[in-house]
Amino acid sequence: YHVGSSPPLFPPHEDLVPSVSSLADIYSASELPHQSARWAALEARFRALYDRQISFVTRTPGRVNLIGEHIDYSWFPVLPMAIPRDVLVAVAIIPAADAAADGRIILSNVQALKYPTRVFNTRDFTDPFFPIPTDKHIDWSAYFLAGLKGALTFSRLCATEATPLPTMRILVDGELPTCAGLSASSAFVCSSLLAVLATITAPVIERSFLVNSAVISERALGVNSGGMDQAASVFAIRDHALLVDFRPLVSAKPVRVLDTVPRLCFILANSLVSVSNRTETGPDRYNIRFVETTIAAEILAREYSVGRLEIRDGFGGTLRGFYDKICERQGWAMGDRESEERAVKDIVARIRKTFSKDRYSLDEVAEMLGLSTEDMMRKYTTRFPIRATHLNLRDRAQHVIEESFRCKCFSSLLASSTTNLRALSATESTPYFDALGELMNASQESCSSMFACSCPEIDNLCRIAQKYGAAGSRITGTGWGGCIISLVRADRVDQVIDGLRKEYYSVQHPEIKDISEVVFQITPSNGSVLTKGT
Ligand code: NG1
Ligand code: MG
Repeated sequence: YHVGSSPPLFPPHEDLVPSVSSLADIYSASELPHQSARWAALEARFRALYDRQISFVTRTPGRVNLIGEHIDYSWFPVLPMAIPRDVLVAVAIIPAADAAADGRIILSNVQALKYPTRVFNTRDFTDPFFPIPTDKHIDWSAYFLAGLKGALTFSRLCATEATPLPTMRILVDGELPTCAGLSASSAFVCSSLLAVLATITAPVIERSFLVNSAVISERALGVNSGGMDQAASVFAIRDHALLVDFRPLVSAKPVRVLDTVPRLCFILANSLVSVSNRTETGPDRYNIRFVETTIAAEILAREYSVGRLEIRDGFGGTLRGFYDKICERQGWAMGDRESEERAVKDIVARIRKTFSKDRYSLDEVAEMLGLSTEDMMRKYTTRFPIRATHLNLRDRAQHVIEESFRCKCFSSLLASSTTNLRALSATESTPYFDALGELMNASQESCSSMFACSCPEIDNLCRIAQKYGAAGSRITGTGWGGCIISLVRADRVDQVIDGLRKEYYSVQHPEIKDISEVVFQITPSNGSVLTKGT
């Protein structure tokens, strides 16, 4: 198979956030009964709460990442897909002439006890650079505010004295477990951003505009966001994974996933190790990885005199930049598996030669960069402070390069399923499942040992899923907890779920009554939408 044989770029004519009028445009037939009831409840609740009709609803799904972990912020393509569970933001706009126009934005959540109502004044947002409190216990409303801030900033329309934001009533209904690595936070920020954009501008919004603004909006919360989550949630198309690339611009190639015999299924299992219970270290660890991979790229570029790397967000070069420059200099024609594999081997060898050990003190790192320690810290750790005494440049960089190759192989294999596999018998398709599974397992191994973003519970879940017949299993999302995603043939789904129940949940979490809340099959869902105004 060829690494380059993936489908065309996301068709430009579909690059607008769809304005839908029916739930069938959003959800698949099997999801409709549950979703219809949920949307009806949301409407009823809205009316009871605010004595108003909803003007429109924005909807953004969560996502899983199939493969390509922690490489988006190095600008390498990743392969996520949206899942049916989502965040809804229902909005009523109250025009200035209405007696109820009190200049307030009331933000409520259907889970009112967990997420208490917050009230803001539209005047609080006269300056789009208003501060968002992001202490240790970040309030749920901060995600809404991040979206609102992004909308004000990127629509270039701030709520001045002359044109204030309108009075708004908002009700949020999120179905995504939080802190599980399913991107609940990005989905909420995207839905909020879309809701405010739709309020203050025309409801014709480009998906790529939404993605880019959402990435930057989320940075207001102190996360140096990679961009995968927002792209996955916004560009998604039912029954497809997305090969998301970041250069030259953010784009997505839909890759159809459901056409094998037996059907190829994905099962999600929540380790119930909360990604954010580790917040003390959580975002910090993410930011450390960001710094490690950036610095590794800059040192490699110096070492191999490839010239200056393109700068990501005014911060530093990327490993993708280094990779492309080396390939260009060597005159390697890329695009097929053999050439890519050769390039990967060559670059990994260069990495291991440049970084002879796995831990460097900050002083040593500064010396390799040709900077004073002080200048290095100022350059790389001011915007997103980290707490670290040592950095691991070697293993982090190697993971990124090898993982990017696995992601390319996986997506072209997946893309070939539509054309090649329908004709195969169940036995004949075994090597195909095995090949995909092996790539996922290798990814997990690398996340665990090289990138150190797994944890014992996740490693254990993956082992159990494989024991009971999953072709491959790996962590999905940031890591250090959260969920695993397994690739399973349709005829083995029940046995894998049962194995996880017996060997993980009954042992670690006997309190769980309904296992379907923590282990479930997922199908790729549609991306962000806006409902037509009523
Ligand atoms: P999650 O699991 O949503 O926190 C994070 C980043 C992604 C990506 C993955 C690791 C944000 C909002 N998300 O995902 O961009 O880097 O980790 O692959 O920063
Ligand atoms: Mg997140």
